[in-house]
Formats: sequence, C-alpha cells, structure tokens
Amino acid sequence: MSLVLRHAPEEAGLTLDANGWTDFDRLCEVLEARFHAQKPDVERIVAENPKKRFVLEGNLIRAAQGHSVEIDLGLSPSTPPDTLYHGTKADFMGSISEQGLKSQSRQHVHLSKDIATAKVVAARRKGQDAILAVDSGTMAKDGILFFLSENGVWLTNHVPSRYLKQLTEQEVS
Ligand code: HQG
Repeated sequence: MSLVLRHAPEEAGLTLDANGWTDFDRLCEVLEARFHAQKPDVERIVAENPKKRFVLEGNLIRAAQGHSVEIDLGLSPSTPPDTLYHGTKADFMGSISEQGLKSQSRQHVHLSKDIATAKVVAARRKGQDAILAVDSGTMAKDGILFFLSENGVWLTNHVPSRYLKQLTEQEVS
C-alpha cells in the first residue's frame, strides 16, 4: 500500500488525484486480486497501522506522508516545537554537513518531535546511527515553513546545516 499510495500508483493501475487521493474500492480490488485481502482486512490495516500511514475518508484513501510522486497534501503551515529530530547514518554526515538535510527522493524532509522516533528511523538502515537535533524554532523565526502530517510527522523542504546539531551518545540515550 505504501508503494502504491506514495511512489508508484501505476504499479496497481491506479492514479492519484492532485492531493494524493485514490478510489478505495478500486485499491481493494487490486489487493484482493494480488494478496487475496478482503475489504475488511484493508480497513483493519488502515485503522491499526501503528504509524497511521493511511487516511481513509469515505471512498477515498491516501498516504498521510512519505510521497515521492508530486502531490499536494494541502497542509497549512504549522508552528513547530523549538526542537525536532532526524535519524540518519554517520556515513551521511559529511554530505549533510555540507548540504543540510535534503528531501532526496521524497517530497519533504521528515522530522519527529522525539528522539525515540528518530532512533527507530535511523535503525532501519545499516551502519552507525546519527541522531540530529534540528533548531526548528529558529528556522520558523527565519521564515522556513513546517507542515504537520495527518499522522504526526513534521515536514519541511530543506534543513540548512546551520540549524543542525548531531547529538552525542549520552544525549541520545
Ligand atoms: C538522508 C519512514 C546525504 C536522510 C520514517 C535519510 C520517516 C542525506 C535519507 C520516513 C542528505 C533519505 C522517511 C544529504 C538527507 N546527504 N544524505 N544532504 N539529506 N539525507 O527514506 O527520513 O516507515 O527519504 O538522512 O518514519 O530516512 O516509511 O527519509 O537517511 O518518516 O512510514 O537521506 O520513512 O516512514 O531517506 O525516512 P528517506 P527518512 P515509513
């Protein structure tokens, strides 16, 4: 579902509208044909997904965030907490120090309000973790926009390196 709703709707013969929504019944037909999942199974996945990745409204469904396809989530800018966090890998830090945090293949840089979530994101990749504190309060004062996704992920377009600080192991634990 993440593949189809965030990255490659064409893989399931679906299209997303300008705001990322697609027809839920149609998605269920595809999932039934491919995985023998019945509509109640899909509804349960949407409801019980621990990160609330999917939003179901009537017969429309979309991913709450994480898209690489160009869609407009239609979120209004929100004032972030003073500090947000990003989990990454030590190997990337040379490049991040030079270029800041870039959105790479996705539409936004993803930030979390707590260190624990950043640690989980970092742990998905091989290598030594690096947990970054983002001075989001100063960024917002400097006019950089933040958006809060429907499932609580903070989104922004780019974090210049002057707003980043790598946390020490003591600060992380
Ligand atoms: C890194 C999961 C070198 C960045 C999570 C990250 C998240 C740079 C990778 C969501 C860089 C991009 C997104 C630079 C950024 N030089 N590396 N200048 N700037 N990077 O997957 O944040 O489980 O696009 O640190 O919870 O890892 O899928 O972003 O390592 O919210 O729902 O480039 O994915 O959500 O990777 O993860 P990603 P992410 P889901």
